[in-house]
Parts: sequence; structure tokens; C-alpha cells
Amino acid sequence: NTTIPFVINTWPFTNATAKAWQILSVENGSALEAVEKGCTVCETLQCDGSVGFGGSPDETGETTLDAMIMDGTTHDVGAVADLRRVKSAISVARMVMEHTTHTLLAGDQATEFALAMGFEEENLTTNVSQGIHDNWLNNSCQPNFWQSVLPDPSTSCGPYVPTEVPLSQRKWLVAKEGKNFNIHNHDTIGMIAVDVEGHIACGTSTNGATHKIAGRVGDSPIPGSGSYVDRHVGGAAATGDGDVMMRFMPALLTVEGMRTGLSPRKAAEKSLFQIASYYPEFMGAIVAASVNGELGAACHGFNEFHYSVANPQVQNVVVMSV
Ligand code: SD4
Repeated sequence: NTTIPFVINTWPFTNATAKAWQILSVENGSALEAVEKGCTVCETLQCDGSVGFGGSPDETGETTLDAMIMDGTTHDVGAVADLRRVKSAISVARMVMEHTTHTLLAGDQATEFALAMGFEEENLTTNVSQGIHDNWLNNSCQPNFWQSVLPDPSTSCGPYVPTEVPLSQRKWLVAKEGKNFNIHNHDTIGMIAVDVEGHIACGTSTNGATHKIAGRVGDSPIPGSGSYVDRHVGGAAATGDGDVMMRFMPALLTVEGMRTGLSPRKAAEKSLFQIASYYPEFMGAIVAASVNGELGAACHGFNEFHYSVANPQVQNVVVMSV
């Protein structure tokens, strides 16, 4: 029972799915190419404001990008974290994979690498991301990622200038509370593809969490957390509260669940259940696929999670939900 080629990705990012599907089904392109170019569509279109430039400003107002790509054939991975001033995060991640023996580059040095590889340096701030940041600064009732720095929201909501709070007085926010993830401000793109030759690849791209502390890296660029593939089993990709989710390596867990014989959906459910046993309030979702093209997804903390699929059975891009 084989249904290849196929692509599956988080959320109804159908333009990205369609690009990947065109590469797989019309151009007979590789799974790796489909994942890179599919996710690039979302980086360019700024899918839901959560992928690419101009979204999720950190507490200084800057947009930074996390991305990874994994080639199931070789098990090679390339990733960038906290990438600054370069828009094409997943393409830079692919360069890390193909032009270095490293796996993950971070911060300004990731930018330097990207520039050396010929990418353009650009400001990732837009009027929209500036507006999100200004609004947050002027309304301290909104959640943030620090503990003990805000006035009691019930009594006072005024301007909040995080950098005025001495580091020694800051404490990490308890991970379960105060996060900015919800159904309206989701979304990382996480994609799994298998090409006509049966090669599997996966990737993720995101601008992370809104109002994050500068330097925060989420789950998305971490292999096994944001996404993972094993050429003998299949792949998985995650979206949601990365600070919590990365503690469980849910993409790896899901693939290992499938290795034991679970369906993609059951394996994804089991991974989320494990996270929920520690963090019942967390929000997250996983898409999963076997190398043969059995597809599934699961979510926690959302009423419904939508994801996108294309394979020979549906012939075009369809949005599914769980
Ligand atoms: C992160 N997992 O940086 C990403 C964000 C996301 O739905 O997927 N939101 O934590």
C-alpha cells in the first residue's frame, strides 16, 4: 500500500503545499527540493505572520528566524536558529547542510554564514511587526516571557520596557503560563515529503514566539523536535509551544512510535499525550507520515487542527483536520 509521492504540512498553508506538490508530481523533483521550495513560499508570503520576515517580534522588536531541513536519504541536517536580517531561513539551513559538516548555526554568525553564501542582508521588520511590538510595549497586560516584571494586570496596565528591568531581577517565566501561542497566532510550517523515488525529507520554518526574550530559539530548528525523518520509517513535524515541546523531542518520538507499528496518527497522539502528562495546558500539533504515504496528525490544546496534504489519491492540495 504505497501512496507516493506525497507532501504533508502543518496548517492550511496550501500555497506551500502546492509548490512542493508541483515539484514532486510535475517536475519529478526531489523531496528535499520540495521541502525547501515549499517552505520558502511560506517565508515569502509570511504565512499567518508566523513564518518569515515581519512577524513575532522579540522584546526588542526584532524578527528572527528558525529553520531546519533534513534529508532522510543521508540523515544529514542543516539548521539555523535566531537568524537575523536574512529572509530565506530554510535555504540558509540547506546551505549549512550541504556546505558544512555542522548541523546548526545561530545568531549573527548564522547571518555571516548566509551572507558569505550569497544571501542578501535585509531588515526583517515591517510596519506590521513594528505595530505588534509598539502595541505590546504600551499594554503591559499582555503576556510576556519574563516572570515578576509586570505590574498586576488587574490594577495597572502601562508601558512596559523590559530592558529597564535589571537582569538580576528577572526570572524565567514558568513555561506553562503566559505564553502567546493560540489558534490565532500559530504557526510554524513543518513539512514532510516523499518523492517518486521514495526519498524522504522534512523541514520547518518559523519566526518563533512573539515578544520572546532576545536570543530565544524554539523547537523548530532542533532535529527531532521541530521535525525528523527516518528513511526506514517516515517523518514527523511539530508546531506549537516550542519551549515546552522541545523538552520531549516530539518529532523523534512520533517516528519512533511509528517504528513500533503505530499509525502516524496514533504515534503523534502518543507523543502529545506524553507532553500533556507534564504540561496539560500546552498547545501543539504534529503531522506525521510513513515512508509509504500513510498520513496522520494530532493536536493538543486546540479544538481543531488543520493541515495540508497532496498525494496521488487527492491529486491536488487538500486541507484536512483533526
Ligand atoms: C516555536 N514552535 O518557536 C514554534 C512556534 C509555533 O505555533 O509553531 N507556533 O515555538
